Amino acid sequence: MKLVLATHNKYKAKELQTFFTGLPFEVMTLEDMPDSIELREDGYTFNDNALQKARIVHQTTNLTVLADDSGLEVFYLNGRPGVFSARYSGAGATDESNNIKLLEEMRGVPPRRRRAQFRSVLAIVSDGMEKLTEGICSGFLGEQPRGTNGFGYDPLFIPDGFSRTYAELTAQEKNKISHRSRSFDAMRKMLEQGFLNG
Ligand code: ITT
Repeated sequence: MKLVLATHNKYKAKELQTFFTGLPFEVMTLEDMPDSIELREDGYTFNDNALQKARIVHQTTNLTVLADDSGLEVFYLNGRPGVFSARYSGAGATDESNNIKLLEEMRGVPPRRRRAQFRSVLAIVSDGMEKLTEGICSGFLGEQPRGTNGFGYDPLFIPDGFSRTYAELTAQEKNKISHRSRSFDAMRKMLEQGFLNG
């Protein structure tokens, strides 16, 4: 069965493609689609945004679609950047400018108050069916960026049980424990139970 990943983020697409290994899907990305598709995400929750992205691509392609909406929630900042993680530092935000802004906001905050978690909501939309799953990875924020793997806030986030940041883990290590892999584990269970067959 064909399945489209509704993301313009190539790092996310790569992680998700890896998770589909061994499952009976022909996984496609938006780059495989004939026309460019704009992903609107103007909701205030991860659920709303993930569904919105998956629905847009399903309406355009008529194929089964998986979308991810995710972000970093910092407890000291009452959950920010949260759903606004991608554009935290404003229009034209880059991973680097977002990391700089976050570090500035957290300057001087002691380690015990630097708890944070990544959250991923996955939405799958097929003909007449919609499902959501969620995964969380808890940890804390470092004081400076470390590591070059991955994307986004990876250089700042140290998952529980590790002394390295997400960006210092290999892709395999990150994919074993990440918020997105945990969300996908729940999605895989649903797919294996035949959710798409009704
Ligand atoms: P699409 O909407 O096209 O999927 P996006 O990057 O805009 O791509 P989101 O709106 O879901 O996706 O924003 C997620 C942001 O949260 C992402 O840009 C990063 O800043 C951060 N983020 C999410 N997962 C992450 C991860 O695994 N590592 C580092 N940062 C992550």
